[in-house]
Amino acid sequence: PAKYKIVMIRHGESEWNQKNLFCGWYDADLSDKGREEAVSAGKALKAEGYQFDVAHTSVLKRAQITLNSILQELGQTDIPINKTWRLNERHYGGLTGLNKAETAAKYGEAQVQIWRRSFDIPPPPMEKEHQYYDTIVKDTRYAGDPKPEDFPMFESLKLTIERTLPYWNNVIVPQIKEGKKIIIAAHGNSLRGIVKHLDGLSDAAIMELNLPTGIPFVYELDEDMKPVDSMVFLGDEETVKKAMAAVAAQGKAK
Ligand code: DG2
Repeated sequence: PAKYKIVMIRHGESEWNQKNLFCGWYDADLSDKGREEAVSAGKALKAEGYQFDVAHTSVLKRAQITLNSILQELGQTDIPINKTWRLNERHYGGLTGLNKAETAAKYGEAQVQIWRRSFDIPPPPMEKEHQYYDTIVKDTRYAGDPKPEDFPMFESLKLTIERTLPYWNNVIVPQIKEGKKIIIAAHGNSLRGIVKHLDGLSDAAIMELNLPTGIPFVYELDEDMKPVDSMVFLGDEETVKKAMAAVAAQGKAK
């Protein structure tokens, strides 16, 4: 039987999602549509009677703003909010800032699909000369954490999971077991990592999963943290399906 419930959400559409750019650790803002998605998500959670004790998010503002809007709608801006780079989007390396459709036109859709969705093939590294290298590496929010020698220059989904799961296991799971009601506002790929872990998805199966922006989803877990109910979206099925297909299609050449 289900003992625990946890809510997760990928942030609302960012300005870089809207422009179809690989974003990763670049700190893009939400688009107007993304802000609306975040408010709608908060209203949907409120309508279902959700209240939270603790929130977890990344250090990136697209996730934080989404979370804040939700808490605002719930009248819960006073709960503790934990921010960690371990919930950041996967680091898109040298692809950061490139247009996904243009990259598909240049390198082929198959290559872009590998870069976006393969489990363990990473994107090319972000070199020192990269336009956004300094912006990301010298950002003071990372001062010492991750340590300079561990600071990623690229991440596959596998590498993303390796730095997200310790946070899930050591910080979030103990809170769930204490009975805390938790919401996680994070990113397409950091959440795909948690989903893969919870549902025990194979490396091949996770390739097929595209998370829509701004639609909360719920997991019900038994006392051993095994899902009794997986990824139940608070949105109608057709809308969710279309949003997932739209994310998948971002890697098509125009
Ligand atoms: C997107 C995901 O991350 O991109 O980094 O471009 O969730 O932070 O908007 P998010 C990015 P895809 O892996 O879906 O291409």
